[in-house]
Amino acid sequence: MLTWFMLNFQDASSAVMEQLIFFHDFAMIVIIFIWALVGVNLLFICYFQFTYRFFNQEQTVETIWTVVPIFILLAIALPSLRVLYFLDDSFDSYLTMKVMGHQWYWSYEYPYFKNLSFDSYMIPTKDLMTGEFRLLETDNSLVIPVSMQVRMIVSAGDVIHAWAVPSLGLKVDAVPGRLNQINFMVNRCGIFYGQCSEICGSNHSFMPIKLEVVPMSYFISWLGNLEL
Ligand SMILES: [Cu+2]
Repeated sequence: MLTWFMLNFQDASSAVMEQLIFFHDFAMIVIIFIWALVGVNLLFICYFQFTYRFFNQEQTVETIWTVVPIFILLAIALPSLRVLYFLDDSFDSYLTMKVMGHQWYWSYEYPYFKNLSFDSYMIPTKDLMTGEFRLLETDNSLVIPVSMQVRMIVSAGDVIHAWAVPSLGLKVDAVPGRLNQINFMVNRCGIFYGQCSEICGSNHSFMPIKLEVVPMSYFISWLGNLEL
């Protein structure tokens, strides 16, 4: 893959991530505008002599360059707050799952379905099949239905971990003795990867998150095929 594309966000697969990318792009436009304005001013100051012997004060200009940044900051702060509230909004969820971080694997629980639970370990590089991603594949991956509001309860068994899936805009700390929750809905089928995002020990890099998002009918047959 080209390095340039690796600098971008992954394609958004949930409404939350779409909002985050919109906000990022908007904030970047404002930042580039300010950067250009200041840059041009610096050049002018370097090359021209803006001096005036009788210059003492200029109230109008000072008022303008105080008030304009206030509005610019407001224009950034308000959409930012909107996204912040959107991230934490607990919509009615139809499926609740629990994820526990361990040194160094994740374990998932589906309390709605016969207390289904399993551990998810990384597949070592030597065991990978062709086309699989190094350090990202797991032996058991999380399976969830598409277009369904899911609530994920996140905690940890030993040290602090963080459960994160960038293309879904998910990142939540897994803290021992504390239940954090995150709500999300994936709006397309596919396989999504993430990694532990809290330095949690020597194998921190080797506890990936793999999410298989499938249609509801597949999800039901997957549950039916499990030997519980
Ligand atoms: Cu971890």
